[in-house]
Amino acid sequence: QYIGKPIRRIEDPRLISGKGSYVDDIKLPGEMFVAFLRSTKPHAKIHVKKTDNIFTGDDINPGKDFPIASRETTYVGQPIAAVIAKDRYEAYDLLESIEVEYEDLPYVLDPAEAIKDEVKVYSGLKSNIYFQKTFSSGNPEKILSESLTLEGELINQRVIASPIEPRGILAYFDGQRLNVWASTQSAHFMRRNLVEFLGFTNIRVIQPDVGGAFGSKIITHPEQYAVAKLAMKLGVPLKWVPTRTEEMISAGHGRDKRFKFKVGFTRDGKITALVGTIIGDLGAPYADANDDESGNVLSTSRMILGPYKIRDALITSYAVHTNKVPTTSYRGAGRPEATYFIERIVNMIANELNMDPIDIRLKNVIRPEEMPYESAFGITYDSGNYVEILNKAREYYNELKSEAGKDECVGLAMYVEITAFGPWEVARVFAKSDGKIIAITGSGPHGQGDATGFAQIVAETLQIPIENVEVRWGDTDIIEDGIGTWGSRTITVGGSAMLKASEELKRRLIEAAAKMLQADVEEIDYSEGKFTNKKSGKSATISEVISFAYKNGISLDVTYVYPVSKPTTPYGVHMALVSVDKELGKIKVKKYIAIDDIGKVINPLTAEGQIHGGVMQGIAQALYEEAIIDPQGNLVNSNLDDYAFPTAVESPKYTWTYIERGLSNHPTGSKGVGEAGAVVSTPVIVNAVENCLGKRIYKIPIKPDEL
Ligand code: MCN
Ligand code: MO
Repeated sequence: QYIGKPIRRIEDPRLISGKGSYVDDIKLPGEMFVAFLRSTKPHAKIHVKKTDNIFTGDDINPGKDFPIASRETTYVGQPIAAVIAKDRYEAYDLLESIEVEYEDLPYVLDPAEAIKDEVKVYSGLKSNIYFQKTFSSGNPEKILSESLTLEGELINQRVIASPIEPRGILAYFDGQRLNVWASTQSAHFMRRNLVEFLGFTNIRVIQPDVGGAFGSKIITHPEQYAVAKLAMKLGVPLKWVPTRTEEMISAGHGRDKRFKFKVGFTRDGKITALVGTIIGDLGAPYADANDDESGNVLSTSRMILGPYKIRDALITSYAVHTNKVPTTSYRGAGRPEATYFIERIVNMIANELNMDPIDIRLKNVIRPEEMPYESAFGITYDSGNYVEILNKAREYYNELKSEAGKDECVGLAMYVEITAFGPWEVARVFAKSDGKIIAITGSGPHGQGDATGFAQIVAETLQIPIENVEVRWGDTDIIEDGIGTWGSRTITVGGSAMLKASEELKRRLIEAAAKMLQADVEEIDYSEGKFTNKKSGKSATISEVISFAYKNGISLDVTYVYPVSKPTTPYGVHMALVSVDKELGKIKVKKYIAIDDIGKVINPLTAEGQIHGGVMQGIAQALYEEAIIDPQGNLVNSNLDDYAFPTAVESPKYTWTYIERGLSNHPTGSKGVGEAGAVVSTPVIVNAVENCLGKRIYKIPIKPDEL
């Protein structure tokens, strides 16, 4: 009825008509504006001169350098003091009155240098190395010595998520309760963080409309902790909304991983072994960010074998601190880096052997009869048919090849990724006495269209018109708890909770109907909003049953906690037709074709939108975007003029196709799609350009001089 249909987003009418309400749109009487002074040095002892209206780390985190540096700063852009004024203009003016003494300390920006521990990023650290881990299987060194080999170092550069709306927060302590409105990916997660930081539990967090996040609003940022703390201290509503440049220099950056590798293969294209070192740059110490990003380094390491049967592998992984802004999750969070590395390597091998990109992948992929498959690094690939999707891709690939003119090439890449992380999600579904069904999620959608998916799931389970379902989220007061929206988990984990809660509500409605129609539960027939007593033929509508339930003290308010232990693994094959103009140094992506298996597709319209957006971000990483940091640790391109964002002009013509071969074990049968496009599109484009140039590419974004 609804699931699987391209239902238009129920979120959109208010958003596209300018009626959304973001943090900066919310105004409280008497609100004051907070601005932060930021470090201009990558590493220094600092002394901030305190006056009445200047708040330092000593006010916010006495004796510590986090979240606000009080003694020692570790990256350019780190907040070191705050001021409060009646509006943002006065606040920024006030910043200029702050006196800071810096005493320079040695710093290190390159993670490969930082590993040597010759210069400490922060004097409180024992080592710059956050972790070093080894992933090992089989006997790769021996196999390498018996194979053809190829080696190199691939760099997946640092980029900046840059959602349209920057992080922002409004906080007001009313004497009893701290009320917070924040641009975040999870109201509940932020609440738990604030409770821990403030040592105070009466906190309500509201996530209003959010103008995108792409991973950068998972963690609670230093400024958000500081504003919450100052709001508690001062008892006036405090608002902080950074400028674009502040956002770019101080919100978490993404990716920044490199892989030095040696791969073994046979003459007929079988990959025999993979050995290498991954270095992930965590940037400066900040526990919230480092916890998040170090998980992504692990993700890259464990997913680096891709959809291929590589049993002999040895990967040493480092998560390393440098004197740069901390990295955090950015769309795909570790899986794009893994996919980039392995898919670039497969392309190099294919070119070395002069092999077709589909043939070489067919030679190495996990067979359908081997599913579920446990990779050499212990990741379970739950379901799917990698052979079938490659065979399907061949039709499209051949078509693109035949279209390719002079100086045009086709690139292809495949991916398998992990989505739908736990540990749980909560859904609450209840009936209002007027018959309306309210569905609340503990997750925190912020652009993905999940509310539409939830409405589809609830309407389908209860067999009612979708217009009868209202979906709400983003308020810690309206549901018992929640995790959030990241890791392409929302429709699968949150949706499964929603489905189970709806089933339970349906069961309770049938129970109420049985009482109302004087029947046993088994004698009640339910279909399309109508309950019928099969014996007597008497019937009642769902509204009548709801009304009866209220009058008879039967609760129709269901909360369901859905636990998850293992992620589920979507996969796909993407390809692009790219033209390379060596003379002008210009690359244009002309056509892009995506084929994905994301299990059961709840809404092909929103899913397709997610692929398109993700693909565009991945194309941008291949061709345009890069956080350029100068030798003094400053972000050089810290505005939207200098930082090369893609626009609709750069967007190719797209086609999206899906197959539903590999369902997940979740009640929804779905797998995640929110990041898949970003996971695979970067190597698609780089492979295409590499095929045109006939020489290997190691660095991205690909710049004109590379051509
Ligand atoms: N969907 C579907 N069938 C499936 C899987 C998903 O119809 N089998 C639909 C869902 O109903 C939903 C959308 O696809 O409309 C994405 O669902 P899902 O894959 O569950 O991903 P999440 O909602 O958890 O989204 C998170 C993901 C992440 S991690 C980042 S980063 C990212 C992304 O979403 N950030 C975004 N997409 C974004 N899109 C926007 N507009 N803004 C962001 O900040
Ligand atoms: Mo994400």
